[in-house]
Amino acid sequence: MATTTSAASSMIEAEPAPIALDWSATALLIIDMQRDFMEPGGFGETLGNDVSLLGRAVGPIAAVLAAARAMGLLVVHTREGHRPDLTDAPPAKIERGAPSLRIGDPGPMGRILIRGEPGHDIIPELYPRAEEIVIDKPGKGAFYATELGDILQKYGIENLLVCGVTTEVCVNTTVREANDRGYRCVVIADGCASYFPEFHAAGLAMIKAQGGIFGWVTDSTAVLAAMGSEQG
Ligand code: C5J
Repeated sequence: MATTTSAASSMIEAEPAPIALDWSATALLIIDMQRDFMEPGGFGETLGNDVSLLGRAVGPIAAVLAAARAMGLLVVHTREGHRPDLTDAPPAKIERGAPSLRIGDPGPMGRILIRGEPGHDIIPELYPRAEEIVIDKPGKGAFYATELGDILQKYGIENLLVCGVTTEVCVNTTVREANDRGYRCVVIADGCASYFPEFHAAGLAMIKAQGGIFGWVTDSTAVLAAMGSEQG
């Protein structure tokens, strides 16, 4: 597992205000960059979405991930998905809407949103290293029914740099869960994406409104600048 040994901190330009991050207490949290959401034939497309809209987040995330790895930050990846027997998938989730394929059905990348299937895996561009943490989550929020809270506590994490997909669903839900648990969340706007550009904008606006009611919003350029300017 990655270690967080740096005692340095940096200011990050963000909205509604700049924020100082102690890198030794900061983790990079990458939400659900899975083939099932990003590629044709997966869960996202079965719901009628244009999955090409999510591709714009990959480059910014890859850049921040490379810098985080170079700094030795704790890196946590999440994957939304279910057990093959679907015992952790509520009927209310499986039955919802009118998708072309439902959760658990066989699709071009294996069973839709099922752990262990090709579609459930993280896209090659952002593939986790062996020492990085991968959290499998059955819900939208990364804290619900997972070990994420225990792991962050073990590493002394207080701040989360958050990115991934989709902005208004799993990113927002996770940020809200994290906020209630006392974490400072700094969301990387261009490292997030949605099938609905207007929901992406609204999702970010809700986080930073009212003095940052759920957290801060920044972009990858500001994060990379701060990572390169860490103060000892
Ligand atoms: C969705 C997610 N959109 N990762 N999941 O169903 O945002």
